Amino acid sequence: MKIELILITDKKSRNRVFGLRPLTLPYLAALTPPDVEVKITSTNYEDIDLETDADLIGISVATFKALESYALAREFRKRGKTVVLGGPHPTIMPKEALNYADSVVRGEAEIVWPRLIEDFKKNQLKTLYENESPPPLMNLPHPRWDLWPEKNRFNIDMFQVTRGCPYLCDFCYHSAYPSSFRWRPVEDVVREIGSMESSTIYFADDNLTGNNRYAKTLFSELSGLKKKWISNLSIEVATNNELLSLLYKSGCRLVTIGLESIDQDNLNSINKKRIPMNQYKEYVKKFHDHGIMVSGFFMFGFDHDDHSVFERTLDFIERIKLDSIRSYVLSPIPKTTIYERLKKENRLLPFVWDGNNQNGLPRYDVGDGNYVTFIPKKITVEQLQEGFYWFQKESFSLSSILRRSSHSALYSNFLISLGVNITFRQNLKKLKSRQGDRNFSMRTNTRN
Ligand code: B12
Ligand code: SF4
Repeated sequence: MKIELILITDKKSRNRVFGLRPLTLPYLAALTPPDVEVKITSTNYEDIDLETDADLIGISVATFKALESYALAREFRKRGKTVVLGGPHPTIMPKEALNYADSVVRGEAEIVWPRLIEDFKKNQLKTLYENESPPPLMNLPHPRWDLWPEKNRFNIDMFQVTRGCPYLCDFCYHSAYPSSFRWRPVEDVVREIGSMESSTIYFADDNLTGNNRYAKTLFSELSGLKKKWISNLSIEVATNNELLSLLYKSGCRLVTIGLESIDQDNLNSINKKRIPMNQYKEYVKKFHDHGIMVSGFFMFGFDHDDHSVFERTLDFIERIKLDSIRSYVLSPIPKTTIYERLKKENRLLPFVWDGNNQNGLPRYDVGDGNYVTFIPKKITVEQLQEGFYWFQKESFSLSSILRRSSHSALYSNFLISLGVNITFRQNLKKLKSRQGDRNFSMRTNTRN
């Protein structure tokens, strides 16, 4: 039996000298019983072969790629293939996903994926697979990086230590499908990371420091491995000097933090009030004092955002001396708390989410954080779209990038900072190249 696992990603990173190798497919391959042949295809590395000889196709689907993934599933099914969909989007929208697949896996795959394969072999495939309780995270198999198609470039490999998040911010996927915060045994993590070829690791965790006691043990044990690493974590770490020192010693050189908004009212309104916005500057300095760079992630379109938010945020990121930034338009992903609220308030742009466009498919592709998909409160759809574009251009102008990276050089590394900023700048190119699409949001606004 042969299975092909597919992930549709942005193709833009194909020709880069270094690449981030997504974890999902090599990990799913490792969960696949050894008697089954597996091929993995990630579109940031290679094209999809519709004429594959695989018996079963598994596609991992995030919301912003649901449109393309459904279309692909249709093509495979036209060719007689059995298609299974899994990942964040089918997890929150299983009924919808079943319109395009023979079977859907909801949530984590550890227990149900091998079971599904056995059922398929017996010709007894069920339409839906879901764990009764979250799978234990002991002795997880090592991802099959050996299956990755291209090996000749500098790769940053992903690694996951924890699952879930202790918080439930209104816009986040976790509010649509909550799962308890759990972690792998430290011995398992150290053994696996020690065996990885990559010298730099990206932790694919939502919140690596969700439990301080675990984080301390983990960081102490990682120190001996001499790897450098990057991760998402919570800004509260800055209040804990011991944790900060351990972070640096363990090899962490860059943290990405969801700061979301520079207005406390916004943070309060999205269930993120634990974060005191007026301490951001002091907290960022704490990371810098420990030799760690900070990348801040922001969103625009919250209810307290007015037309001045873009300029104020630009000024703010310079003042608090972030090393790099990433910004998105708020994208209310279906089933999240924010989506349900906007739906109740009749503020979702129907053309985007209700599946009534020409192909009969929802415009989920615009949920990638670049496009307005709802009616903001204090500004218009156009002002939000234009303001976001302006912010992207200004915050990724060469002078802004150089200012940020020169500052990073004072306590960390100019080149790493420059590399991260240039990588994040790619999104601006994408936005520019899709300027024609900008009319899209205006059209939807008119319809409303
Ligand atoms: C790393 C990461 C990225 C990376 C790389 C993404 C990639 N292609 O790998 C980058 C930085 C590029 C990224 C970008 C974005 N991301 Co992102 N990202 C992640 C993150 C942190 C880790 C993904 C990962 O590797 N997980 C580890 C693997 C092992 O877990 P997994 O993929 O969930 O797979 C398990 C199950 O889902 C299941 N499964 C998954 N696929 C399949 C398929 C089949 C067939 C089966 C049977 C099972 C199955 O089995 C696995 C084992 O249990 C996740 C959060 C998370 N912790 O998972 C968010 C996450 C996937 N991202 C998310 C979002 C929203 C985005 C953005 C749109 C930005 C934003 N606004 O936050 C952008 C998109 C920009 C763009 N146009 O590309 C959301 C997706 C929500 C959704 N409904 O789709 C997530 C869940 C974060 C969140 N908490 O909201 N992201
Ligand atoms: S802290 Fe981050 S990962 Fe956790 S719920 Fe909030 S946005 Fe999601």
